[in-house]
Amino acid sequence: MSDNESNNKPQAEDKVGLSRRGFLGASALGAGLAGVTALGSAVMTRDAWAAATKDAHEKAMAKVHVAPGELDDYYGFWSGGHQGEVRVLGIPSMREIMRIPVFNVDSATGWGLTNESRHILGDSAKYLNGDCHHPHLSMTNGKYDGKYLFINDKANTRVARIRLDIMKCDKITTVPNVQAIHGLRLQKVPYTKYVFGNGEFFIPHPNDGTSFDMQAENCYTMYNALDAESMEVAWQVIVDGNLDNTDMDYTGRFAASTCYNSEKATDLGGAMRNERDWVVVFDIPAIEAEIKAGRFITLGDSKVPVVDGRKKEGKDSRVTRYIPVPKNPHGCNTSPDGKYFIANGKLSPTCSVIAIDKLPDLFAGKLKDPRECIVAEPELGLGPLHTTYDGRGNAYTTLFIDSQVVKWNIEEAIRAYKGEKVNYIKQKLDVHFQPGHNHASLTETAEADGQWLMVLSKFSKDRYLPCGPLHPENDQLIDISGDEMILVHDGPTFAEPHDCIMARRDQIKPKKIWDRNDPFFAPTVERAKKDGITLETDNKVIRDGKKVRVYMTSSAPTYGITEFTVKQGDEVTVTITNIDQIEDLTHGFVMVNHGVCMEISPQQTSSVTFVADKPGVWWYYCSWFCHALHMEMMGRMLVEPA
Ligand code: CUK
Ligand code: CUA
Ligand code: CA
Repeated sequence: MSDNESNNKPQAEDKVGLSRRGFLGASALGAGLAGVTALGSAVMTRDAWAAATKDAHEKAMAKVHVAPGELDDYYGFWSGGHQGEVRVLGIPSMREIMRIPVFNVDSATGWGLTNESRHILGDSAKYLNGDCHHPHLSMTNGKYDGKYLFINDKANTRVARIRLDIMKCDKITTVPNVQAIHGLRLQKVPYTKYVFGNGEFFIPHPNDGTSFDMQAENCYTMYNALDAESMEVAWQVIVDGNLDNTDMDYTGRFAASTCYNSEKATDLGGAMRNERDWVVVFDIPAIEAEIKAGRFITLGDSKVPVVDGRKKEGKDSRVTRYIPVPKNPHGCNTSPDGKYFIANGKLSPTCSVIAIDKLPDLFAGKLKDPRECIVAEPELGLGPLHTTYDGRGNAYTTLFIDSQVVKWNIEEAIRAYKGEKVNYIKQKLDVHFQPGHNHASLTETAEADGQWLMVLSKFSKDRYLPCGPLHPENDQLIDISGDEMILVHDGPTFAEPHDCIMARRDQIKPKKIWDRNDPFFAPTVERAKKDGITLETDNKVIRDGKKVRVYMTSSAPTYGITEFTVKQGDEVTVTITNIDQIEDLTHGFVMVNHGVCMEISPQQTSSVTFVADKPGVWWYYCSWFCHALHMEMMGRMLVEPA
């Protein structure tokens, strides 16, 4: 970079608006050759950039520029919203590294097309859409253990699990007896035994089309617990009102959910009638005790034990307590010190801080009023939706209507609630625009480190080049490591992720090539065994009535079988084992004009089934560029007329 170029940088820009081009010039002057020597080319490392300036805003901006060849510090897992997938981003660069198809059909990997993925999708493979909101990472002793990520599908009432060692979805469960799993969180302590999912909408039981009376006694929704290992629904708890977001504590005893529709209304006006709705608290061991004692029912064909957590004639159940909070609350977030559940007011400018150490007394009947559990109700601004934490006693709440994030101090808000004159609001920062979730690094664990804050803005308006009437969302990265929040990056996302989660990079340990014994393709290995096939070596066509099974290997740049013959109307299953052992050497398989595509990564076995319904010669080819002769990696299927 020449001095001339840096001298030409625009003079009048403010600090945050400093252009990258100008910034490059400015920093290069101060930092000398440090970055150049480090990477052997004209790029400068983040650390060198940050060291080159004393200005806090410039330092923050420099941290985001992960130079070519440098790795990010955090994994970010993004919900793909109603696009139905999960995405992996590097933080702080916000580079999208990978996409993990879950509730969608994916043309590149063949998710939803391959036999392995359809086996995991089960009966729900008939759905081609999903609506993810809440990705959460499994924990042991309140820390991420790198095993699983769980995510909800509001659209088709499912919960999915992603194995973090291979970054693939390996289980999907459709939750019975409820509609629309929305809020989703995990048990933190002692480990993630349960995955909790909120059924958002109440429905009649049985839902057989004979009742449309939504106020009726048999019309309700439920809190659902899935076993994190088996992914079976362990139990369900009937609640009053509806359920929105949920979280769990650090003792393993209490989970809490917000309810915005205590009115059980079916229209907007009705759902805003009450000045207060509530947070419902669940006593998990008490629920397990009810089931053990046989105090449960089952619904329809489902065998899942169902415990009634509703109030009866004003009397509390054994398993729940309802804490009134203002008005149509939304987010529910546990503070990383384990002390508080914070419910976000949405239609009220407040958050309600619930002291978790008062909950045993509430359940024991020692409190006159459940609101005695509330130790602060700070006024923050308009439309509080979600709160996250820096591990230094501060909370960060999104204000949807104000288009801001407000940083506030929890203990000071508690003192103010007691009547002391103290200003608990530390800073309000404009975001762009209308933020929903926010998420600080490691905030859901006991290790919240207060480095980065992600704000997921619902509207991007004019922040990007216009791309037609549909706009991307705008996920904004904010440096919170100092006293001041500093906005450093805009990241467009599709489509409305709702939520994301960040883990330190040392907490996630993915494999580089597949293990031949991986359960992901075990059913396919099982089938091959029955056909007498050794997948790693055999290239064979097996005819079984109208079914034809083609087994082949792939090794760059050839398939083990380059031609095979079937009859019109045959159901053909192609199974390919990639015997290459080289990291990043993925093959694909596309059968032209048959709607068939799949990924076969190193040491993976993949298979796909289709009907050969058109006579003729049909080419197949490798779809992932694997070799200089990748274009030549091809073969032909001859379909003889019936
Ligand atoms: S929800 Cu979308 S902004 Cu589904 Cu967690 Cu709050
Ligand atoms: Cu194999 Cu491209
Ligand atoms: Ca309401």
